[in-house]
Amino acid sequence: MAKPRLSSIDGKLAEEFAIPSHINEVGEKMSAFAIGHAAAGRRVVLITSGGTKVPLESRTVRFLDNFSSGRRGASSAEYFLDAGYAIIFLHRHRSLYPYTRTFSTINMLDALQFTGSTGDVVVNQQVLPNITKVLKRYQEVKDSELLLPIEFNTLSEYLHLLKTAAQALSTLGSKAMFYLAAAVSDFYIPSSEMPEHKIQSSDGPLQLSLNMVPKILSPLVKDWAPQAFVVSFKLETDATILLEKARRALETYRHQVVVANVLESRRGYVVVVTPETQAEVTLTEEDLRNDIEIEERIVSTLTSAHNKFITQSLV
Ligand code: 9Z3
Repeated sequence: MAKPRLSSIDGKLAEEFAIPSHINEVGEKMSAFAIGHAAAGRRVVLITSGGTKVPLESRTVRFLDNFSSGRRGASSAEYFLDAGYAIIFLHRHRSLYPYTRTFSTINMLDALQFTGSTGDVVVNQQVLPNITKVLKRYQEVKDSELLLPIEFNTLSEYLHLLKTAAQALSTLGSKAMFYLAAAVSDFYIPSSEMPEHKIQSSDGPLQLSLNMVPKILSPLVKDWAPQAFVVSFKLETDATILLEKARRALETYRHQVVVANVLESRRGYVVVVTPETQAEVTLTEEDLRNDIEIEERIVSTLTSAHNKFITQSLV
């Protein structure tokens, strides 16, 4: 088998981004997960979710953050599970999580109450109206070991864990999907230039100089998981440049799909862009009244496209 090329991005990753201490352990878990599900004939999707944190000091007091609640990744995970996929859920620590996301705004103590004279504690169904349905599905998924949660905080952790996950999933060939919904920083301070201690305000106004983060999609598509179905997300706040940016990403990285969205309208409107097609996915007022989530439609569009991709890659 041909040896994978060591791209310059691999070198940069190793030199300028601190390697998480648990990377080998996590890599083994991800490989075992991928092998097990591949043997069962299942497809596996790696979902990234939440925003990355870029520290300004190595003993970090201050950091830059990318905005993402993690809802896109967490709700999509539920729909991928319904479609029969196993999932590696690479998410920002404490961002929204599949199933529990439904109750993220509820104070746990408000949802519990004492019953009768026994002092037993029961769930208040009025505070948690769908708890039985959600709990049932959560436990099914847990018992069948279909969801492998992996956490990141910093950009460095995210990049190394993504690479490790991609290598673990390479055994699945075209049956692996990457669904890159995490909001990833474009800028960082290399480890070698980062002050160790808290930056002192007594030193006066702070001037920051940030390097460009290497474009990780490039080695992902070319070297780490070259047979996989790769979906990236393009986020803009200026709608007029969105589609052009999405198309440029497809031309540059030569992956399969870009889901393009604008920050304010992301819950009700996205465009699924491929090299040949462009499909708008929109929720109507009625959909919103019926609690339909746009992720259900996005995932359905992508699982169909993945089916075709697998069939084509077999001929
Ligand atoms: C997205 O565009 C996601 O859809 C959101 C989801 C982060 C907007 P929430 O988590 O929001 O439901 O609150 N993710 C990708 C963002 C990103 O960083 N994309 C890069 C870019 O646009 C390319 S990988 O340049």
